[in-house]
Amino acid sequence: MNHARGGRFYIKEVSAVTGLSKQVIRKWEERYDIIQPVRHENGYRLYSEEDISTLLTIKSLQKKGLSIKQAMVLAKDAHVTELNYYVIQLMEIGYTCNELDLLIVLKQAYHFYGLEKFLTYVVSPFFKKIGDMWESGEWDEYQESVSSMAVKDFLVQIRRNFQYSDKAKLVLGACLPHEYHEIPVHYILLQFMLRGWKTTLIGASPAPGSIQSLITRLKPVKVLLSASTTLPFEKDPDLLSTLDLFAAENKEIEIFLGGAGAIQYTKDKTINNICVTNSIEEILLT
Ligand code: B12
Repeated sequence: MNHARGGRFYIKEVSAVTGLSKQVIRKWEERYDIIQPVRHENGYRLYSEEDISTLLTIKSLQKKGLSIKQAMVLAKDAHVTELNYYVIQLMEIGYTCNELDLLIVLKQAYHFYGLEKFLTYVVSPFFKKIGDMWESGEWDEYQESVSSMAVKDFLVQIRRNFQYSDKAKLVLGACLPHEYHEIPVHYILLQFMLRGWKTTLIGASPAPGSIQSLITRLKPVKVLLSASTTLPFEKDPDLLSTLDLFAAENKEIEIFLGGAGAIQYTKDKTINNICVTNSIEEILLT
């Protein structure tokens, strides 16, 4: 019916499909700049199928209790970065702090994508959004904490249920002392696990010295140390040199250090025996 309009729709058709009044469609368009209809030669607005789908997304997010502003932010992201449907659902549920529902969606997404894509398309963007919402003050610490814990527990479960071959090489992952962001370590260990490695993890903020004693005991092939913040180095100014010295005495074990805090802190420091990198691929290749 609308071939002459290049597959686009008049506002009354959009209104009929979405159930939104013409006034609401125009208001959202002008106020939030979320859709950009083109003008027909007769001057009427013409909307694309994508515009209709964006409007339907906003409507459904609003129905689920999100404010119009939050719905716009999510719908915009979905549009620009192709934030997938699972992440949008996780954001909605995370907002209400419903752990059980978070778990259900995580399971669905995991089964749908498989582990590697689940990490890339769901876990990573979800944390990015959590961080943005927390930073902008739209989410409080409780919402951030409940949502991130639910994902962490889910990642732990996946790792625990994995079967290793007897010959699998061991990689040890650890947060530095005073570092509580342990999710990056779970995340990178899962990447190793996918490539046949056996993985062991020391949890958040291990006691000083415990990383070294566990390495000595377990003799892993590789060690991945993580610091999302610069707190570990500020709390213990000798930490980096202590670890570097330990690495020099244990040259048969490859020790890597990554995470935003570590990258930032080590920029102007000399490190001889630890490889500072944020690239998991680089480590997997060596
Ligand atoms: C979840 C979270 C928390 C959770 C942590 C839960 C847990 N058990 O891990 C809780 C609520 C506890 C928390 C606490 C805090 N948080 Co917080 N948190 C986050 C959040 C939202 C997500 C982090 C995450 O897990 N991302 C997912 C992982 C997979 O991605 P990633 O961190 O980018 O890691 C990737 C790479 O860096 C790399 N990588 C990391 N380590 C390593 C190591 C190696 C060897 C390699 C190769 C690669 C590598 O690989 C990962 C995968 O790609 C971020 C926001 C954000 N946008 O990142 C803030 C964020 C990290 N937090 C921040 C802050 C400030 C805090 C607090 C200080 C807040 C407070 N006032 O209490 C405390 C710090 C506590 C502490 N001492 O560590 C800041 C850090 C800023 C900075 N650089 O200093 C961030 C960036 C938020 C922000 N925008 O300000 N947080």
